[in-house]
Amino acid sequence: MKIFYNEAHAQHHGRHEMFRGELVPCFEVPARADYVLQELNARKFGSIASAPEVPRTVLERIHAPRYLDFLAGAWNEWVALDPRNAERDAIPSYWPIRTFRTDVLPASFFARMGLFSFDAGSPITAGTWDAARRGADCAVAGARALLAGERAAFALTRPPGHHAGHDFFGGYCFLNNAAIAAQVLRDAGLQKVAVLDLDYHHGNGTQAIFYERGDVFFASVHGNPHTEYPYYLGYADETGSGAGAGCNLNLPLPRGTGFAAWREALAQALAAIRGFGAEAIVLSLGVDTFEGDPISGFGLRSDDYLRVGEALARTGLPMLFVFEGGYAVAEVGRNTVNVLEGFEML
Ligand code: OKP
Ligand code: ZN
Repeated sequence: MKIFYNEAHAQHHGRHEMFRGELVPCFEVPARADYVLQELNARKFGSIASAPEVPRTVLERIHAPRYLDFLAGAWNEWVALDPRNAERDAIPSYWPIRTFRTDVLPASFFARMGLFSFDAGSPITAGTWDAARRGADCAVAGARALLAGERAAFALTRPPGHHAGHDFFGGYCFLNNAAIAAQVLRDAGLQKVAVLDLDYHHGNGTQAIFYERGDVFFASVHGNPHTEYPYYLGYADETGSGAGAGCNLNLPLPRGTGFAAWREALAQALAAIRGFGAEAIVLSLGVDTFEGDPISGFGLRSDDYLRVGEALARTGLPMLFVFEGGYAVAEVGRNTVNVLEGFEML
């Protein structure tokens, strides 16, 4: 399996996220990707390469130009407001919810930051744009590896991507790597692509991007949004609309779900993807389904991830793994590479 590693990932290193009324240290830390890389090396796994830079037009297939402009310039704008801001992360505190206007792009940096986000948990730091942009490059390189005939590829990058929408960030995500990769596969001529999201949290950004499209199937197994982040999307009755009617499958499971029930949901998602006729799968690989994850609630154990990889391999479809969540930092390498190994060994 070809592995594309984002060497710029550590340039995104948020200090704090707003959590229940206080600023707490970020859960989404550079060490996460370091541990995965270390495990890949320790287990002599695949060839690890860096990805070539893709032109901005590739990002614009998924993201709005004014959103990309905002992200690219956000840190400089933030520091220009007050030189002391260089020591602090930029975090939004105002959002244009129902009844507010979103057609006007405000002059205020704070107003624009809120327009382009949905939570206060996703700090923008000096290197956020570079890290996110180079991460998208890895996802694109992975997609191109599949197009060149590889059975599988892995985009090892952070920050993650599946919560990022057409024109918003949130949930630690800025550019939707999985969606960008799926679009590259479509633009290269694949007729039907599936994105399968196995992160604990519903991939609201990916769902929204493809919700009205019949060419990209989105399936997700995740914590029930009634109680779990991102709360406002991810219910079972969201099945797609317009040309995308029937091309969205949400399988929410209650907090506390263990591997037996979780793997049945995975089997259901894979059956739907097969029924759709997907020619390739982009796999949003979050391992925050692990029993020891500090911000999630499923009960998967490390060995279970080998079985997950085997189930994915049995689809027989080319597979691009894209790294998403997983916050039990010391175990994130073992769990992630177990999925890849289960896949490779079958
Ligand atoms: C990103 B990904 C803990 C509360 C939850 C947002 C979680 C984002 C998860 N501070 N905050 O899907 O792993
Ligand atoms: Zn997650």
